[in-house]
Amino acid sequence: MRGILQTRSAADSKKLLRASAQVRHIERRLFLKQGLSLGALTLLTGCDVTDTSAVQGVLDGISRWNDRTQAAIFKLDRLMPTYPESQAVKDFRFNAYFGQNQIPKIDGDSYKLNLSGLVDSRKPWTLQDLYALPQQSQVTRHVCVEGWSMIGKWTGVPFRTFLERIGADLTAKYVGFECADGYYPSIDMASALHPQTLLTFKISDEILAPRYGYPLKLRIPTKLGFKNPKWITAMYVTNRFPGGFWEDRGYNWFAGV
Ligand SMILES: Nc1nc2c(c(=O)[nH]1)N[C@H]1C(S)=C(S)[C@@H](COP(=O)(O)O)O[C@H]1N2
Ligand SMILES: [Mo]
Repeated sequence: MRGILQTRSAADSKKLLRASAQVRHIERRLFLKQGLSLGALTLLTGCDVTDTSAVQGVLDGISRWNDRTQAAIFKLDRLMPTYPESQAVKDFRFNAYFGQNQIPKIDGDSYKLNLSGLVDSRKPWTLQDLYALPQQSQVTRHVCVEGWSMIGKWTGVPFRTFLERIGADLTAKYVGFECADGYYPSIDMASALHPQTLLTFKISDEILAPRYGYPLKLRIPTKLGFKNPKWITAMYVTNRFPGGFWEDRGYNWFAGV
């Protein structure tokens, strides 16, 4: 059973910022790999580095161990700090793995959210269906691994409510996402069920502009920005580790507190 909710201290925000520095560090280490001498890399990984898959296996192993310990250590039901509305930035910063000229334009009228995996009902959801769910707002800090953070106000349905509605297996390990731009992050179930994890339709009280992920963005304040998918077109519940766009390129998978 989940414990009584406590508000996280400002220290938890710092932890998330630190997590972002750690991910940058892992990324640097992976890039460095190419520049290290074979001898140094052999020492580092303890395996024959001419065997690329063995090296990758060790690096993956380290990362997966980090995922498990992080999930076990952090108290996943504690709340991240929230802020007064006056602190929410209206003209929020845009980020994606591509530029503003390639933003997916989704037609809301024909939009469908597709479901698969360990769920009772795979019926696709229209925007109308989604908007009918109970909604709440939240003012939280978004932390991007690229070294910036910003407070914003998002509005949507608690992700737990949605998962319950579709009869998701809440004991499964992962929830994976597919986005209109080919992005595909995944999160652990405990973080999916966190009370501040929202499936959002709005930012700054307005329907998400295309650049912010129209029509659907997952807002998950306990995790770094890259774990917050925009332009979501499909999601699935699974026990098989799904990886992710940046995660498969060396970013730490858990990436949160
Ligand atoms: N589909 C999709 N979602 C995405 C990304 C992306 O490239 N594609 N980038 C992530 C990153 S790194 C960040 S920081 C945030 C940026 O969200 P914003 O543009 O609303 O600030 O979106 C996240 N979600
Ligand atoms: Mo980011």
